[in-house]
Amino acid sequence: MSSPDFIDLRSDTVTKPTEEMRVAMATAQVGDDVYGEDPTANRLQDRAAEVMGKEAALFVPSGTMGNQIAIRLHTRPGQEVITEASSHVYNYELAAMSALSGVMARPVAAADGILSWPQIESAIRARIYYVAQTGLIVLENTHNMAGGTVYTAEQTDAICEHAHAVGLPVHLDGARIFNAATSLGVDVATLSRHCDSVMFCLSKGLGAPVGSMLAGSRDFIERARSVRKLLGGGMRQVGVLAAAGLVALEKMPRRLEEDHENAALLARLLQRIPVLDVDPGRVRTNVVIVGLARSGLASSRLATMLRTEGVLVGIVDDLTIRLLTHLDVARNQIEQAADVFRRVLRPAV
Ligand code: TLP
Repeated sequence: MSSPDFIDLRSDTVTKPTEEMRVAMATAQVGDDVYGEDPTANRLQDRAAEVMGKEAALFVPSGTMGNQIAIRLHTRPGQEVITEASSHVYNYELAAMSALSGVMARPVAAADGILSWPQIESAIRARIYYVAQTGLIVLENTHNMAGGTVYTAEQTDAICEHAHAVGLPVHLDGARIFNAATSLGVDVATLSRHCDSVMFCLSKGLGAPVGSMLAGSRDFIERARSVRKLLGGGMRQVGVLAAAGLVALEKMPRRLEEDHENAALLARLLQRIPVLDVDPGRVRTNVVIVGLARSGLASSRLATMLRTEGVLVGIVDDLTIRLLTHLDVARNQIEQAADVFRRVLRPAV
């Protein structure tokens, strides 16, 4: 079976560029971005800053690089970074913060992945000379592995206000912040208004083939440019990628609601299969987390069985899988995927 025939629910990173993106890429005006001379990259950066309500923004090759540049700039070696226990920066970026910035994660588990100030406050280190000092707080909105859960603007504001009062910066891993904004009916600038920096991905729900944006103050982004170069992320005629990013930024947020409806539908259909643990009430955006404890099947086994029938799913752990809806999965394919689950699990039901 060739890959286009699969219903690929592993991630929203798997989308292919749209026709409009491909045309924009083919016709993009370009220049050498290491000299700051790529007009399309500059346009994307200006526009991203405007949309995010920050002074400046930088195009980076990946969300990981955007997060890691921010961590490096906000901290000093020997410090700790408070982050939610199932966050991306802690679990899925190797130990990049220790390798690249010499800092250690201080993970704090929170229900639905959503931290509150009292939880963060209790993890802040005492000001004692032999204790690692807290240098940064990283929030994730939407929270990926908690099931696409959402921080409201008020929740983020409260954390920022308290953090700033004790001299701590806040970085927002907003890889899917447009999904959060869609779910809440607010704009992305509101959701990150008091964060010192925010990273968001063009290459996830927004459908671009490559790239993320890091936004913050002008001074922060100027320093981010040199850390990007340090990490080997200084790109040249990058306008070919930025052109797709501009289409993603301008056109794609408005269709995310469709992905959210599809995720809710998928959760409702899977809930009807008695051996699966899925709660449609918890699906706020485009992520569906499914527990398999009662199915008698390990995640890898179920994933293999589903693959044979043309459905691809992501594995979170031995008894949990993750399904994401996106641009390249239509509503009828959601129904087909649920049918495949039913068929594959029939002997266990
Ligand atoms: N997430 C990927 C995997 O790495 C898990 C996915 O399929 O969801 N922050 C968050 C919240 C993310 O979900 C991701 C990617 C990143 C950062 C990193 O982005 P990239 O993959 O561009 O480095």
